[in-house]
Amino acid sequence: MTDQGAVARVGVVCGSRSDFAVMEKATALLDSLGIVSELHAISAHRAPELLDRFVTGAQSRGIRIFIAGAGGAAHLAGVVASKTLLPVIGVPIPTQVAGGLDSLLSIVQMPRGVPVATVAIGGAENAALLAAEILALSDPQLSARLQTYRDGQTRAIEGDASNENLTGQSAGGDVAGGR
Ligand code: RP5
Repeated sequence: MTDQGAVARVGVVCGSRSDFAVMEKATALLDSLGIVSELHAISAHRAPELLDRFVTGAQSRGIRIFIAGAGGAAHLAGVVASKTLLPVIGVPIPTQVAGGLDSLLSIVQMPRGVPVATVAIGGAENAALLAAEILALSDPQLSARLQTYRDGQTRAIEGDASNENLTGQSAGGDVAGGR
């Protein structure tokens, strides 16, 4: 997740250490794309002053995007967004009570004026990919690595044994066959 001495570009924060299992999927994917991140457990309601220090000091340390994951009445991403002009991506953490629908609605229904880009419940990997795409706007080498990632997942599907009989067919189907 963090390289000794390397500058972290993505600040990943979550409301509790119990969220780490989900959020570490984001840091692992960022890592695989060569993006250094830092991961913190800082509750917006249990440690508001520490959260303020983390967010307000982040940009000068090199952070360019935040990923914030929380569960239940999940206000963390909105609070982070309220303190910065850097993009904030929210990850709704699955919960026992409502399967994470509570977290999803808390994060996605951010009122007008302060945006949070929300991914699916438990969607930490997509949060990492979205953060990477934003960083890639000004980093052609990262853009190339993202293309390699996309190509790899396409090839994996094309190479799946269930698709063996489709190999070599055009994507549009067999037009001559008069479907
Ligand atoms: C939220 O409450 C956290 O984001 C976590 O998803 C949930 C439960 O936290 P713990 O009780 O496990 O610390 O603030």
